[in-house]
Amino acid sequence: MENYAKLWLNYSEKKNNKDCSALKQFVFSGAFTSDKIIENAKKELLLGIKGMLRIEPEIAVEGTAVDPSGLKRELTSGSKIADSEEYSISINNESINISSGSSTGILYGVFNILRTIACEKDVKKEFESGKTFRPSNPLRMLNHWDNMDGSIERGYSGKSFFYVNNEIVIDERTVFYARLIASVGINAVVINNVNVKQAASYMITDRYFEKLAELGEIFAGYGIGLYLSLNYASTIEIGGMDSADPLNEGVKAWWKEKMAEVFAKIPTLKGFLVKADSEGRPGPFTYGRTQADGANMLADIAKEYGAIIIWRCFVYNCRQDWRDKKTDRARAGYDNFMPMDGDYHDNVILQIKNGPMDFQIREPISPLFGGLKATNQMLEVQIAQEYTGQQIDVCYLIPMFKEILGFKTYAKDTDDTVADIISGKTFNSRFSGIAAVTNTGNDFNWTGNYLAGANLFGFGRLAFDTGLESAEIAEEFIRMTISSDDSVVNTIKEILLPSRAVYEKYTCPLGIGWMVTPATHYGCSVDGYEYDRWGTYHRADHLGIGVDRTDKGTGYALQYNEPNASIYNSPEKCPDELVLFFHHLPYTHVLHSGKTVIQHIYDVHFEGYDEAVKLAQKWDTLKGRVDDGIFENVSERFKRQLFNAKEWCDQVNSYFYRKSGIEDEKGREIF
Ligand code: GCW
Repeated sequence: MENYAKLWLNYSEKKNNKDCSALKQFVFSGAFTSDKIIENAKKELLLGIKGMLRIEPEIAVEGTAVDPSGLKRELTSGSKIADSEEYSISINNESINISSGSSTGILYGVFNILRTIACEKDVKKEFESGKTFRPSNPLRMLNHWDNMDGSIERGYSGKSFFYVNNEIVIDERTVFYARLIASVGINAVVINNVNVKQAASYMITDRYFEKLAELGEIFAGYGIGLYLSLNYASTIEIGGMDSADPLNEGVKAWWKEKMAEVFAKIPTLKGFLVKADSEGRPGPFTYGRTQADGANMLADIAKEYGAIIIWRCFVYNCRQDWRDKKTDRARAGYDNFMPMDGDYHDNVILQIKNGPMDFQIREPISPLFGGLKATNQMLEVQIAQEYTGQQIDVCYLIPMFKEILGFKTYAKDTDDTVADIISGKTFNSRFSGIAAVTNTGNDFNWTGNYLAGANLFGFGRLAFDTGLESAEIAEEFIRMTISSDDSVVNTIKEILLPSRAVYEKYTCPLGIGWMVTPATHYGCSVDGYEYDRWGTYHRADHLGIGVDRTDKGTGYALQYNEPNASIYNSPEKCPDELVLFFHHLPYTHVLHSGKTVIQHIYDVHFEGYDEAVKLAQKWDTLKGRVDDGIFENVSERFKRQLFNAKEWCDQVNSYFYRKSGIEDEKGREIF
């Protein structure tokens, strides 16, 4: 018995799929070379069909040419990556044909068919007239914040399954993980924390080459590229030099030699992710250089090996003074990265968090999307639920990601959305895509809360096909992972779909954010960050609350393209859900909803708690109708969620009642 759940790859028997006659013969065709990926695709298909339909299919492989993508590390453009991963499924005379220009495309076709069967859809009907699938985003990436001592920064599902005691572990679970994420379309993984310290700094030395090469081969067999987070100050920390100045010739020479060694020893390695000048990490600022200087220096050297440098934009002053009302952390990304738009070399991608602060349950979209016009860009979201319930509270994040992707940036005169920019469409970019800080660990169920698996599944599905709806994705996850009983599926959907809105209600009103327990980021602490150095303030007093980010305040609202800038700059036009992010308003200010700010705060907190109770009650109805282990896991989490929601509700309401002295119109109990 494995020590991990098989989640959506459990391939349990599907009794409802009666007409399986078309599912005995498969043909893989197209311009690919038969390689490890094809071997894995065949294995997967056999395993899945045998498990779900109890028949043994025949598989013919008719590859015709050299695979242009796949395993080889070539500097191909983003659009080429997506083109080569495209695949088609059709049915001719009782045989199912999967065709693609790459073996990875064939593998995706196999997973599509298996998903169709697992969801008990009629395969014949689905593919009768032939269908073609092309990934929306060239790079669909997971970022692990796993440390080599086995801990995970912001991990809520046990320990790392990559590392124990500073050693890399490769076992059955590793291979299963590659299958699991490939099955939802992930094609890139960063396996170590962006805060590269201690042993992790030595990943690019012969201490770890052998294991990394092995790991890279496993991933490559599923079309997944291996990436490492890099310590920007490696020249100092492992090279024994006294500088990491990107323009220093000695520093460049060190990296040249280092990269030659690293790429020779880890042939499947595709590039690096770098967190520099951020939260105490070293970077080019130390030497009076720009972020572009740092990124370009590494990229120019990596280019020779067909590799890319993904450079994070999470650069801000984390030693702020709360008394200073001019410095605004929200402005920092734009202020630090916009001036060099166009200077970043073509194998650099800037990785931008969805909001200007840090993964709160509600933030505006980073104005770098729409600001940057001549730079490769990637969106970073977080499925690790750092600020969104820590996989204790249920919080299905796909509806939030849909909003982010659908945001109109006005990057050109058209309706360009974030999705259009990161797909490469708006600027015809060379590389682009989407990354998620992942929520996995070595817990039996991978994600702590069984329902948090929906975020891992959903992130991959959405990254591959931005057009999918949140409800469709939830339904697939439930059917494949938990149950195909219609009433169970509907009940769980009714829990997942509103869960983000519920969490937002009992935690963060009107976009204010940050009223969390410092450091751990779980639980309510209204003033926890108010007098701290992190630039995260609500500025509440007895008259009002919110941060003035308008032209009269920090000016952040003006970083957006029009008409967004004018909308956010005006308290009348700004959408309610973000109004306290952009404005400092009196408690008596009347919102678009017709409520005052203070009444809104009271109402949503009471509602949020009540709705959380209802979600838990819905889950209770599933006793005996889902696997006992799953039932108990989620029930136990719901108990903790309700405790948390009650604390949030009572603390936030009492805090603002005491500050404002304004009674709740409905006379409910406030302390
Ligand atoms: O949200 C903050 C986290 C840090 C994290 C940092 C980042 C990896 O609290 O734990 O560090 O963001 O994104 O770099």
